[in-house]
Amino acid sequence: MRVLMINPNRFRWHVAPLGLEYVCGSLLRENIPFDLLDFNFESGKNVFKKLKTGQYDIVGITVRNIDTSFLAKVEFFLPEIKTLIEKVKLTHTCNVVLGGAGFSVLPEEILKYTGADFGVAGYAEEALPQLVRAIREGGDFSTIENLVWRQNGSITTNHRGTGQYEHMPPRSRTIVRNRSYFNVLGVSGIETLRGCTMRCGFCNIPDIVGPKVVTRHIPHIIEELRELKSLGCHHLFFCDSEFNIAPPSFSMNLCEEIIRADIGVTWSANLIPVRKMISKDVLKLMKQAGCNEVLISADNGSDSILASMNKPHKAEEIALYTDYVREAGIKSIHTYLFGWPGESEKTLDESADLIKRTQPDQAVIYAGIRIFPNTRLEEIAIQEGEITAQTDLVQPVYYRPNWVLKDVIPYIFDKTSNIPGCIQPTKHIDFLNLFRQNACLMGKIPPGFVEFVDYLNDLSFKDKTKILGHTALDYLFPSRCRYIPISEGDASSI
Ligand code: B12
Repeated sequence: MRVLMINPNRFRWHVAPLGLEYVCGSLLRENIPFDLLDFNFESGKNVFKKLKTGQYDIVGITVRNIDTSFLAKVEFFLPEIKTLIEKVKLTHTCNVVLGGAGFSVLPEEILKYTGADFGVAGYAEEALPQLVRAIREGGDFSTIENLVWRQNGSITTNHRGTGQYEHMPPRSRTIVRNRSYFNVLGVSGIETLRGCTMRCGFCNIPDIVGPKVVTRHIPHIIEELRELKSLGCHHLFFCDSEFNIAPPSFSMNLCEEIIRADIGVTWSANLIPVRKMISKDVLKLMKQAGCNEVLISADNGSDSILASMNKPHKAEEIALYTDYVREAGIKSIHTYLFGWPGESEKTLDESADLIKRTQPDQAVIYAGIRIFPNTRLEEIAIQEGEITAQTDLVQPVYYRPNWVLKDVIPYIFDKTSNIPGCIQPTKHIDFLNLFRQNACLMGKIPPGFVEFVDYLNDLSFKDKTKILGHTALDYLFPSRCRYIPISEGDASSI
């Protein structure tokens, strides 16, 4: 039985396919051989050549993102996945299996949309090997937890377990090309825990990762960090819903062990700014253990919006956190999400004031909120008649997009344009802001540079590319994300 696992995610800035690597690790542990095809390292021609000659029985595809979830630059990735599946089916008699963080958000709908045969909703280390065996041996699909499949003409999902695994085994990190991701493309990650205890009004992730936090065995994390370091990765992203939803004793023990092991990697992590979920001591240890940057999930600076979003924190806790993080010597990045129901000039002013007052190293401003199923936002949008219960949420649907584009974005951009460190990722990237940030981070600004950037800032996009070239632009401005359509030109080689 030949298995092929594919990562088609070329969205920039690139992230190494962590979920795919973990799930491939479980195939290895179960002695199920597979080939791996990462579209970031193959020319279009090779992809289809391999598919044509491979004779695979099972093709697994990781669906990391459905879309950008970013109103100012909406890109919908599933049509590419659908095309890929059609090509695979043209050349093979095989079963196509989907999985991944994006797939898990709307598993049945995505299976239907793409025409895949099977899917695993959520963590898949147990389900995928079971599925391969069931396909190979003609076994029973109905007992495989989290499996989404076609039965008698309709799509069903088996019993949803969390798949969090209290006793997760150690993981190998040599399956995907982490070194190349680190050196050339983007960033690699590691997981320290599973689950999410929150229920934010715009997110259905707790349904997928489970509402209970399960932390990993610390020696396994240390081993994995060592392996990644030996592969040449010096900076990693801790890919947990939030690093500090774990009990503080776990975070402290983990940091102490990283310090003791003297691994020498730096890392970034997501933090939720809830007063009782962080202490100065933990932050100090995080810094000593290599954490040099945290993304604080601020989401909004207005208490009334935060409450309506069902966030567990208030604006003052964001301020307190930013101070703590600064004191610990860690760089703070606030992430905001504007355009929640009830957002107004008053609430946007509150957020702009908070950013001004707290002075994070960066504040990333997203405006326009993607509607996901089983969320408070979906409920509100239905009540307000924006969508109906039948609206197809596989397509990127945003809450009141016209209002956000016309009123919210111009207002908040105007209010924050002079605040240092504010990043307003729109279609029209603010070159000056980003250039300065990149240059400031390196601590060296050559004479005349700022003037040069001012000059660039006023040029048309075409002229900027003429001067800088596409590649330089991609590296300097990671938010200039571009998804390379896999079907473009490639299909002819089949
Ligand atoms: C950490 C994180 C990030 C980090 C990633 C850092 C890194 N080095 O990887 C950063 C901040 C950079 C980031 C960026 C983005 N992110 Co993000 N991110 C996450 C987060 C919190 C965790 C993802 C993760 O790594 N989990 C741990 C791994 C082990 O789990 P997993 O990927 O789900 O894999 C398991 C299963 O899915 C399954 N599986 C995986 N592959 C396959 C394949 C097969 C065949 C099978 C059967 C199973 C399977 O098995 C794995 C092991 O059990 C999730 C939310 C969440 N809690 O899931 C959002 C999330 C994945 N991100 C999301 C988005 C939208 C983005 C961005 C597009 C945002 C933007 N506009 O820039 C970018 C995309 C970056 C890129 N190039 O792809 C969305 C994706 C859904 C969607 N709307 O499309 C999520 C779900 C958040 C959300 N609620 O909207 N993200």
